[in-house]
Amino acid sequence: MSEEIKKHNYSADSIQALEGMEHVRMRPSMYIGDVGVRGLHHLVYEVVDNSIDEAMGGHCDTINVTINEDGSVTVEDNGRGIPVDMHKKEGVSALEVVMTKIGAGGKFDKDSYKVSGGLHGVGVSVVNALSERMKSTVFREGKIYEQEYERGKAMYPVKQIGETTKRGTMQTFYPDHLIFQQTTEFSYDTLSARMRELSYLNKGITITFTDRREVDKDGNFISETFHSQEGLKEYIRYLDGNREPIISHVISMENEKGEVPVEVALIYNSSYSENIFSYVNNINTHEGGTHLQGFRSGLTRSLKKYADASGMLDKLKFEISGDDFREGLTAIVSVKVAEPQFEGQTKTKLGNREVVSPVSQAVSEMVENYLEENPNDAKIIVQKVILAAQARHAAKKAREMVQRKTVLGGGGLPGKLSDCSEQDPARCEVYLVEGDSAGGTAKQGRDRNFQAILPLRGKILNVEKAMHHKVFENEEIRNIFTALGVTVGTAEDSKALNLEKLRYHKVIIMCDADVDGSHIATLILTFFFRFMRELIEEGHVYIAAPPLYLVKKGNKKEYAWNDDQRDLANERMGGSASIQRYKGLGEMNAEQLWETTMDPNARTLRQVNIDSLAEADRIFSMLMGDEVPPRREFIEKNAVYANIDA
Ligand code: 0RA
Repeated sequence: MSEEIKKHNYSADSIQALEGMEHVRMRPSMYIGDVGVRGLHHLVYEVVDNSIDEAMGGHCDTINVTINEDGSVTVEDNGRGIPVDMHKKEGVSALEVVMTKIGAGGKFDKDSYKVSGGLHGVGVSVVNALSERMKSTVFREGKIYEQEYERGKAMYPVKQIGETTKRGTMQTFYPDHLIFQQTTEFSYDTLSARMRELSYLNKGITITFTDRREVDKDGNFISETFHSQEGLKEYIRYLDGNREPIISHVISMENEKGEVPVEVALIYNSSYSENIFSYVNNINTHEGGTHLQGFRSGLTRSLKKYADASGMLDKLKFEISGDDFREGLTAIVSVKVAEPQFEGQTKTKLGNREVVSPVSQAVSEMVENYLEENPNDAKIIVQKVILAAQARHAAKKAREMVQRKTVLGGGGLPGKLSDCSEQDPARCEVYLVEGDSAGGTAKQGRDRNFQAILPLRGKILNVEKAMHHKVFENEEIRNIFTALGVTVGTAEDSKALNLEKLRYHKVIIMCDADVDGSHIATLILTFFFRFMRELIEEGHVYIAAPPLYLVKKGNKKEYAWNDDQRDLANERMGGSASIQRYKGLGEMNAEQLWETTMDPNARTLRQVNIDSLAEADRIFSMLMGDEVPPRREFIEKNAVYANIDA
């Protein structure tokens, strides 16, 4: 090839690269999902993923993730360092190619064990394109190299800036506020939960997460180190720490060698809920898919085989369903798939058919071995399954009663509901209000055109501790189902929710701004999380934020939601304002409640979403379970819901 043509090719490629980076900035959601809080945090996951890949290839064991004083994030590993030598085709260093070319990430290293995921695996160049500034530092072969970028463009060719005995890669980035217009502020809890999860999913790696934006009372930065020797087995113990196990060991297996690497761990506890978390290439597959299907069939097959052979089912008068094998089950399934096909609404459902059978086989083999070696536990599990089947029959009857009473069934709306006049669900909202008295105030204060009120009597049932038929028999819970117009349960899947007839697109929980209020809000959220999860996942659930104080002087008045706001309002009024602390919604009159908490132009609603299913599950089991001390501590430390939303 002549020099001329080579040059031509090179520039054509670099134009393409430029276009690629510009495309990322033009259509960021195509690469990172969204440009809100989720997309922002995705940037960190993307950079960390590369270090995890380096670790899984056996080249490093330590990853440090730091939120810096200035809000930027640094990810450092002790791997081989991204190569900096000249990339023949591109005419620039390999580092520059990785950082500035879309889709270049890691591909030139054939040895690296790289499985690119759905949302992740887009490459660190996407992070670079979406960062105001970024800096890569590489410690490699005794030298330190550096390169900086602005909005994805290299500022200068890679340069050597010193010598070192260290090895590794360090990258710092500043998310671009032009892209992330909502916020560029990272959440400690969100990142911490993800780093913990990653450490369980990739055992042996040490991940240290530090937040340098604030110091604790001793003047130290907040920092956590995550390291798991046993992986999923340990993860199960962490997740189920607030539940009571009914068998003596966590059942687990890993099969690294097969064409589909599979890791599984499970335990049975005394609760009635089923908690299965599934991952593909470290990504939580909320919507499940073929690996989950494989898990379920393997579990059912092996348990059924054992139960049949044991004779324990002989006197049973009805069929056992798949669900019955999973009551009180907590399980994690993690697979690595080279070319995952993601389907479903949120692209978190694995579609690869070839995954079903390896997972199913691995699971049934694991369970069969365990049952054989632990006959006492085997009996306990089968007894639990039989109880679940009996309870399901009872629940079915209770549920049919709810169903008959839903709007569609002609049973009418609950008497306590004050409905709105608007018919279009997209414009309607319903306030679930703690207590009849606050319900009355809300009813007076609301805009009856589009706001409905459903008062709930004190504490609603703790679904975390109740058997399913108790849940469906509970009056408050039936009222919620009926008011929302939501039905539950089909022949194949007793927990399937039907949101088609949802009567309000905003479901707003309004409780007192105190410990009791947040406890009640948490009870309601727990119910939604266990029985109407899609309602949360589709963004219909909100928490209202009533003010804590009314600051008044003469004809001036201001509301305050925290002590700082209260003090500032007081200052603005010259310092001697009268301050009323609202002890509950009941102390507000209708006008005040409207002005602060219900008027769409003035109120603050916090949309509830689930960052990490696993973490949400653990928190709910802790808050609502039997172990009182951790719950007290948590509620005292947090405003409860502050930690479950956002
Ligand atoms: C490809 C080749 C080599 C290292 C890496 C990728 C690498 C990438 C990242 C991203 C974050 N940390 C990383 N660490 C390493 C080196 C191949 C060799 O040295 O032979």
